[in-house]
Amino acid sequence: MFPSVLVANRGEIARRVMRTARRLGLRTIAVYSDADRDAWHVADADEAVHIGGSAAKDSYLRIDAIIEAARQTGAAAIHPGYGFLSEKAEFADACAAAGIAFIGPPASAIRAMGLKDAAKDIVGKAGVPVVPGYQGDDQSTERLQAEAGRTGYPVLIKAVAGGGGKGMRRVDAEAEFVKALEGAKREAMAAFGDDRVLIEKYVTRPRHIEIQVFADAHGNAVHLFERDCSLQRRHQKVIEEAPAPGMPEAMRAAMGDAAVKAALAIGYRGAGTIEFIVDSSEGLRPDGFFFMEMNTRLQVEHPVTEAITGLDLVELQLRIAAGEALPPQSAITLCGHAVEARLYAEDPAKNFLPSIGTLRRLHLPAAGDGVRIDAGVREGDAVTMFYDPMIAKVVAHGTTRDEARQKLARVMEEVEVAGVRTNAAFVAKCLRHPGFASGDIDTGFIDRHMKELAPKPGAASGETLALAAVATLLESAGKADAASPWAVEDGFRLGGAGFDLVEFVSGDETIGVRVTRPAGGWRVEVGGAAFDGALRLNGNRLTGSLGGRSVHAWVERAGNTVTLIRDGETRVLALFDPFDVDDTAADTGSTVLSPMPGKIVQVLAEPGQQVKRGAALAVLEAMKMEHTLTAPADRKIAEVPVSVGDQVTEGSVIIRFAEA
Ligand code: MV4
Repeated sequence: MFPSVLVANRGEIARRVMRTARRLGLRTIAVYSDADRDAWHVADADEAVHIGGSAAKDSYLRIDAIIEAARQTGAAAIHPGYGFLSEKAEFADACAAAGIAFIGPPASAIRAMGLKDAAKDIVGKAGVPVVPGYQGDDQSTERLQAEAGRTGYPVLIKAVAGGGGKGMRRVDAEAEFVKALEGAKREAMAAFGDDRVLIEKYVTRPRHIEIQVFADAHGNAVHLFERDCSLQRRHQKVIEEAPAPGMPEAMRAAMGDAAVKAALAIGYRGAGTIEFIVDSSEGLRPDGFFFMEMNTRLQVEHPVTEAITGLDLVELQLRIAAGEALPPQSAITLCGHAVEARLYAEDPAKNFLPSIGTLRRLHLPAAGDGVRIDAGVREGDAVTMFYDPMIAKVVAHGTTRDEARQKLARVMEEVEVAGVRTNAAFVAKCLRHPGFASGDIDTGFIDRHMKELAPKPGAASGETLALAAVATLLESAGKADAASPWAVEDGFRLGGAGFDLVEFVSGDETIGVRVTRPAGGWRVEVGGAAFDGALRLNGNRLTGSLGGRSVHAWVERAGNTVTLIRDGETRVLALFDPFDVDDTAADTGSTVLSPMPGKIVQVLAEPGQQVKRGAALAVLEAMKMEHTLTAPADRKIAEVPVSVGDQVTEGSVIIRFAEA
């Protein structure tokens, strides 16, 4: 085995690779960019080398800088993780030239699979089923139309140079063909500078099912069963699982055989994934799968395969690169079911736009009992625009699919994030959807069910307002009563007036929440609805029940903002303050935070400056309006972490004050 490995990546995958390397006794070396100086993967490594600027092209994509870091530290091997340089044949070549082992396939295999139509040719000749259709040099309209007719409608016109759905056109009948062809060619030319197309039989209700393969240097190749990655949004995977729901044993065997054949045909070595498109219109059948492409790297979703096989895929990669032989296919068995969700910093209410900012709160449930969490960031870390906004992968394993599915849904509902928006609640809803529960999935699932899965737009629900009101009262009471700071439950009077009124601001509306305490419980009235419950606050934790539903929420009051996290959903509410006449953001005392997502259009303060209460510090443009952020008190500015033009998220630090 190698004495050391450099991981040419960041975030969760760098940490995950180093975890196995350390277990096997290897010295671990991280590389990092400017933005990642304090990143978790750097802290995890035995050694770390700075390789350049924050943008990936200035650091994680720099072959020269990474090879130099490996030389400097005497790294025996380089693991590329996924993304970045993992599928760049030149990087594999550069490693070989420097005498460093590349933990991946030979450069020739990367090249062969990088050209999509050539890859289809190679594996097709090796006996792997490919989608019926036409790919050829004759690009005349007459020939293409004739081939479409021979293939049989519906067909799909795809750009030869394409990927990710660009230049794709579905054609249902001959009469529409010429117009669709013109559209596809125009789009392909604009996107790739190449308007060649191919014709494929259109696969209805497609499912994305992929086979994990491994090949060693001794001519052995095996498969580790399938993963179903059909739950995608705009070609971005959301939920993955293994095995595929409803997979017949005969089809599994046929797909495994085909994948092994493909790996052997290209002289593969290491970990790879063969992606198939599966026709699920008539259920899963052994003749209903077709090769799409091969990924010549470890994949994001590899943990579901690890969960069902009990194998460590990074360990296999390292052992194969070190010349060891694979176990026989018969030693690889499938046990139970695993489901993975990708927790992203993105905003489902804003078309899943990445949500950047500082993770003011990041609480991920405990791992163990069939739950695995691979996180790349910690509370206090930033999600930046430089890299993929994935926060963590959450994986649940169970005896059955239903057990794994429900366990994962519960864990996603327990995720608590503030500072950035996340897809946690959205993913939990996908997992609890009856269609997903029954295994009725295909690549159109999310689009088809978006209405049920999307967050409800508009103001917070009465229930949320009720919880925020009670939490606010409990928090104030806790502060007022030094003898019993938290968990105020009995003998407690709220001002003694018979009821308390908590007011929230939503747009230009003020919503009153009336709270009483009959018989030691809580009664909350808001917008004509009434909720009864029993609630207590312990630190930031609000527990008990309300309106017959159990409550397990995290709340924080900062100035006039109340942040409430429940069921994976974060709500930030504004308390009405009659004295608050400006747009001063939530004030935690030491910082001014952005009250909403927007763009910094003016910075009026600088470090070292002494400012008076009410002084304008910065101007934020949000929702087509300008908001002046002002000083909450006479303070000295310590730091201004933003500049003009920066996009900021709700809760981003705009100004940091010096200690008072
Ligand atoms: C298809 C298809 C149906 N029939 N090909 C989308 C991206 C590209 N790499 C291939 N894609 C598709 N090719 C035929 N002949 C449907 C898709 C497709 C898809 C495939 C895999 C995963 C998600 C998808 C989402 C929409 C469409």
